Amino acid sequence: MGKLLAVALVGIAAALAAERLLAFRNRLNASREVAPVSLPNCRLIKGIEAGSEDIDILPSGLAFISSGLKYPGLKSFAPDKPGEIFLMDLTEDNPRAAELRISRGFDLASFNPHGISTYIDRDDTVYLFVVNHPHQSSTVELFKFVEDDNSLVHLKTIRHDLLTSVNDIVAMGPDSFYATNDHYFSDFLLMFLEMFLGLTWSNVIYYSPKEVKEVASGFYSANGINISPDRKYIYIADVLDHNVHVMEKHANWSLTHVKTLQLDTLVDNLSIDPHTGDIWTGCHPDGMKLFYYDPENLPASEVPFGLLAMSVPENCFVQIVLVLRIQNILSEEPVVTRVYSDNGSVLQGSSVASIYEGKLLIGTVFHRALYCDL
Ligand SMILES: *[C@@H]1O[C@H](CO)[C@@H](O)[C@H](O)[C@H]1NC(C)=O
Ligand SMILES: *[C@@H]1O[C@H](CO)[C@@H](O)[C@H](O)[C@H]1NC(C)=O
Ligand SMILES: *[C@@H]1O[C@H](CO)[C@@H](O)[C@H](O)[C@H]1NC(C)=O
Ligand SMILES: CC(=O)N[C@H]1CO[C@H](CO)[C@@H](O)[C@@H]1O
Repeated sequence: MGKLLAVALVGIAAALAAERLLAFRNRLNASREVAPVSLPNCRLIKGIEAGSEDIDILPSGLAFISSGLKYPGLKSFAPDKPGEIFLMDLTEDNPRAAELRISRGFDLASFNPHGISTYIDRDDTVYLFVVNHPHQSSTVELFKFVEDDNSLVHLKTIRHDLLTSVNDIVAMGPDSFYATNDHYFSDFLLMFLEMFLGLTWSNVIYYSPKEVKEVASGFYSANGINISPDRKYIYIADVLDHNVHVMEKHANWSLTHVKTLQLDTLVDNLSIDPHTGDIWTGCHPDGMKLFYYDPENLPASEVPFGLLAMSVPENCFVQIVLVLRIQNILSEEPVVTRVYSDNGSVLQGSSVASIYEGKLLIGTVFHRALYCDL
């Protein structure tokens, strides 16, 4: 009887694991082919080699780019180098990326920047919010941008029990923001289990010095977050659920769900065209490829991903790039266009796409950045 029970339990566990594996592979949308779409005059940005994870462009055409993210399970081309923030002037004919100097008193050695967001105050001061993962933790760093000096002055480090696994932020004021937690757990193994089991424990937090609260929940993995030009709606990308949620923002900062736009790809960071309100996003058409960059060289901490290596075709280690434009998301029939796509030969693993005056800037999780005419 004991043996029967044991066999039955093992059988159930195996069936459950197989079912979860299939579901997980589906969420990662493994093994998809994407037809190439090209744009004129694309060139790689000099100086960016180790990621351009998030991009934020000021109305003046100055673009901030965060680079050098190190994240469990994801490839890094500069594992020993701290992260950096680059600045590019998109009004120049041939813009170059230059690293911004960061003021003393900030621990640069552990700087591991992720999502960024800018806020321009009434007195024209530009604040830069940077999600940071020093020593695998999550903080939000607040900087003041000093243009004359090409530098960032560190103002404060924000930590909070509700900011557990922060991915992206969108600034609401000089010291307030919405932030996505891409997972409930911050420990890597638990985070993996959470994804594998398909738990929807990821959420969105509102932070201000006076009040911190959860304003949305129930995501597989809330990633990119941004705001409509009229500042009425918040857009949230759920990278594992392949969709973008539109939430209405209220005076008390709470959010209510308006609609969900389902896409057939993993959507990541969202950026908004300030003139048209179009949403631009870099996508991972195949999440499996993002994780399996270098199968021969998986660190021990990434062994769980080995579990999923089963039946992943060899060519899956190439990183596809896909940029989508979403027009009229609030209408009955939003228009989704594939604006740029590459099989990984030019650029690998797009995470964000931002536009400025007819130009497209495409960022990647751990690779280079590309600048094209539209
Ligand atoms: C916030 O405002 C919305 C809309 O006015 C309201 O429905 C909601 O109950 C408020 N929430 C709280 C916590 O006060
Ligand atoms: C990828 O995701 C889309 C939408 O969720 C789904 O329709 C499609 O079948 C998935 N493809 C694979 C290969 O799992
Ligand atoms: C990717 O596309 C380029 C040109 O479009 C082609 O030369 C190359 O062979 C392709 N690579 C793969 C792995 O398909
Ligand atoms: C703000 C931000 O950078 N969000 C996401 C961009 O893309 C990468 C790749 O998945 C995510 O890890 C980031 O969280």
